Amino acid sequence: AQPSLPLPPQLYGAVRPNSRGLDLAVASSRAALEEAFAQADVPAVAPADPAQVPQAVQRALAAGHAWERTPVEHRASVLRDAADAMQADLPRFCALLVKEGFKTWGDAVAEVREAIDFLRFYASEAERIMQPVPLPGPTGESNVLRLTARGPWVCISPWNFPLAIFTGQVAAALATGNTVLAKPAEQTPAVALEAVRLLHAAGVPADALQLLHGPGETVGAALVAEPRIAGVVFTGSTQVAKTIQRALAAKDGPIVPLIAETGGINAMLVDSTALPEQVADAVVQSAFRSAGQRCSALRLLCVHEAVADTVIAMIQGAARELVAGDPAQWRTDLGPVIDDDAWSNLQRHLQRLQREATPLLAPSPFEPGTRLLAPQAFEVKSLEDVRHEIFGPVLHVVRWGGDPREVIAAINRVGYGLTLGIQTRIDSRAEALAREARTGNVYVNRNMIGAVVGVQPFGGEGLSGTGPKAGGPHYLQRFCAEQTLTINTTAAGGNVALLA
Ligand code: UN1
Repeated sequence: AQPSLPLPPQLYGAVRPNSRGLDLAVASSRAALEEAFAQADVPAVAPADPAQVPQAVQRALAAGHAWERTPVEHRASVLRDAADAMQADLPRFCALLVKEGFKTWGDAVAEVREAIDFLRFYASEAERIMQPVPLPGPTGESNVLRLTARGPWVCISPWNFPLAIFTGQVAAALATGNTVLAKPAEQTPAVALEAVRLLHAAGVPADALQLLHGPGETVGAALVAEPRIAGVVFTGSTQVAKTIQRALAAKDGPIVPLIAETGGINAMLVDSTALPEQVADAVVQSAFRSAGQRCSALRLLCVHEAVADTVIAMIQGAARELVAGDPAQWRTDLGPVIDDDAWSNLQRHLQRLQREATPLLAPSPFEPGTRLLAPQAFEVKSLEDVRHEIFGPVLHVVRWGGDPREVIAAINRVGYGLTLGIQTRIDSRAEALAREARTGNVYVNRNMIGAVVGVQPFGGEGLSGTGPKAGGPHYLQRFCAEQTLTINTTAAGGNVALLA
């Protein structure tokens, strides 16, 4: 049974956890987490040599033969064993996420739980979709459609969910009988290494899951350029997704799929009927939780002029309560941004906003070396002023009046399409606006982050990615090849004997 200890009230500061956050956080006690943190050690991880890539692919191809032929039920049970092992080791994985990835405890617990969810969900999904499907056909013929593995997949995962997205990509490829060459983000290699150790111990053959650390420009590029890989699954920036797509197209060899989940300039539309308290709560969670370092995070709040002053005042009040600090401290709501590059990008963006927009919150002191930023909000004149995805706790606010469909049309024109929030008390309006939006995940009258595996399959279109949605019922198909098998069943005994 799960230990059911109460959620420390400080865990999310002023931010009320959503139902999953609450459920997840009780899964582990504070003492166990603290003890794991005291013991956790983040090992240094050596980068791979890009010259090793062809041998790694060779080994994956050799291992793939047997892995592909294991019954799907066996592969699923290996993934379920890995899920159980990760659950048993939850405090240690959380501690690594806090130490290496600067996650807060609340985010770390939610992330480990998400990784476990991915393992279990894809295990069941593989069992569901990999059964041969009998198809109708003329009399005297049997037709079957089946999914098969494609071969070695390159999995390139980001630092912002270094366990959940890493594990999700790898589990999807493995469940479907593929092999994996994983290249995790350079900022977070240790947590990926621990996940791979756990999967190997659960029964994934060593050569069916190989880890190649290192920079995208060298190791990632060598993997993508290798002619024998079967596909690439990538989460990261739009720009890098396009670089991968070009590299795949440019090389000799087969046409292989790219599954990309990229960025967003995610908006929330608030109409004049919305509940201001609910809006403020949703905005604070969506824009500032995880220090805004989620591709799902809210960047652009489009608030109706009739309620704008009230809503802004409430957001200001709530945002001031949030504490930016050491992520290992329980009262911290926002940890540091991931690295110096992220820090200087944010600084440049904020300097531009200070010249061109109206600040709504006190400027955060830029203390060198801390990479800590308190929540920031600026009012901009037009939503067209926000052109680039910015990864940090920075909210842009724009007022609107008139027809909300025009606001949605303007959001669509930006070209990203990941998450969208709608706040209204007119149900029919929420439905109609969601239908107009070219956005993968639409959230009505709630926050717009923390998509739950199997509940809110996650991913977008346009500049935000290729689909299909991770954690959804159509995801695993993209990792597979399809084969039909048509057999003439009218032929005489000779053929039957041949088939038997
Ligand atoms: C990402 O930030 O790269 O819904 C994607 C959420 C997360 C987003 C993950 N599943 O907030």
